[in-house]
Amino acid sequence: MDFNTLLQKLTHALIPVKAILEDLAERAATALPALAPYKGILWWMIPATAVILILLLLVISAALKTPKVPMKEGETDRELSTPTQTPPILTSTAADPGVLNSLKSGLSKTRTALSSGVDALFKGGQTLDDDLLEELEELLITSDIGVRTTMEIIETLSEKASEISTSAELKTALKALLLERISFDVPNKITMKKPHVMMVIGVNGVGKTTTIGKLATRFVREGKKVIIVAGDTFRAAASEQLTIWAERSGAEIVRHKDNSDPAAVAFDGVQAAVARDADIVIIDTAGRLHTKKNLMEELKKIRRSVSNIIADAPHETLMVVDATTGQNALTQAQLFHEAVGIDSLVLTKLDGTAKGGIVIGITSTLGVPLTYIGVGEQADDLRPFDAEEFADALL
Ligand SMILES: Nc1nc2c(ncn2[C@@H]2O[C@H](COP(=O)(O)OP(=O)(O)O)[C@@H](O)[C@H]2O)c(=O)[nH]1
Ligand SMILES: [Mg+2]
Repeated sequence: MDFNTLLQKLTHALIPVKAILEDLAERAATALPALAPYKGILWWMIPATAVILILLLLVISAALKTPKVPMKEGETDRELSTPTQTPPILTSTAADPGVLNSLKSGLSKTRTALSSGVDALFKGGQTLDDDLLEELEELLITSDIGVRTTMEIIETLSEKASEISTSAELKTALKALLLERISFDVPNKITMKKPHVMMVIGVNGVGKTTTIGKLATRFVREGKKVIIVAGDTFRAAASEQLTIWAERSGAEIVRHKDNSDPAAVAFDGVQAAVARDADIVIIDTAGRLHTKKNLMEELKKIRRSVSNIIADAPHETLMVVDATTGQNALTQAQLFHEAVGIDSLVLTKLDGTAKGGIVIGITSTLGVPLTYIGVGEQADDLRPFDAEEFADALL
């Protein structure tokens, strides 16, 4: 069938339709005299308007079909933010051969003090005599290794003095002695629960919030679902800071209004973790209170509050201490340990101090495992503490 025949057949079939449309146009023109001059074209304007209306309806229905963010189980109308889809900025470093180098650069101040200090001792090519041992003793003490530990090390070295005649030999001997002390076997009693509830404590400014951000980054990367809880409600900027870390790491955050009860936020956080089937909950806390309330009492109250949801929670109380405060770090850790009990330690700002020897002092004194060390402000600057890696980075 050629095109002309087809057109003829179609026109023929449409004659009744055209007749109906013309009839409708006639009626419309009669009802509305204003339309009378357009009677000739009115009949085809009716189907044209219908087509436009159908197209308009299709566009509207497509716009309404835009996907919505589903409401999560257990979500309330409090200030709960949804997890952000922002991927972690940094890539995993687990198998990165540059890890030791970056640890060395983080610890460069301590490394310079210790390693170059030992090199300087042997400049004149002398033997390991009493004068030299005395200088070494001073070097170790200024590196915050602690008086007792230093004395023990010097004594052992003086017994081996005849075997040591170069700085390389001294470094090897010193490294072995340091390693012996930091490998001090502290049983790590922490077993992971689901959700594993961690409470992070420590005085203001030591790096609690930053450490939580770094930990969240690490756990999210491992594929864990992480909820962080803004329990430092006393400082206005604290929740904001934590929210930024949540966005960067891909963790969820539970926060209340400023100045609200930290125990209540912690309660909500753990409850949300149970409802959302999270793997890890990390609770931030204040380091100092602006009210007359006692910090230790407030921390105990947070503990009681979360244990109302999970009887043995918090499963891990992690204390953060600032390495740049030297012996003060040790004193703080002891105070918190006596008052609330700590299960693990994180030593931060090891990049900012030449006194990295505090690691040795803390590990050998406190009897609590040092789990991580902070060597910078970025998400990746947190390393699981590995005694051998640490000793390698120092000497
Ligand atoms: N250089 C360095 N700075 C750090 C480290 N950890 C934290 N900080 C900085 O220390 C300051 C206080 O940290 P913050 O997490 O707010 O301490 P918080 O008061 O205990 O929560 C911030 O400027 C952090 O960037 C670290 O390992 N190295
Ligand atoms: Mg903080």
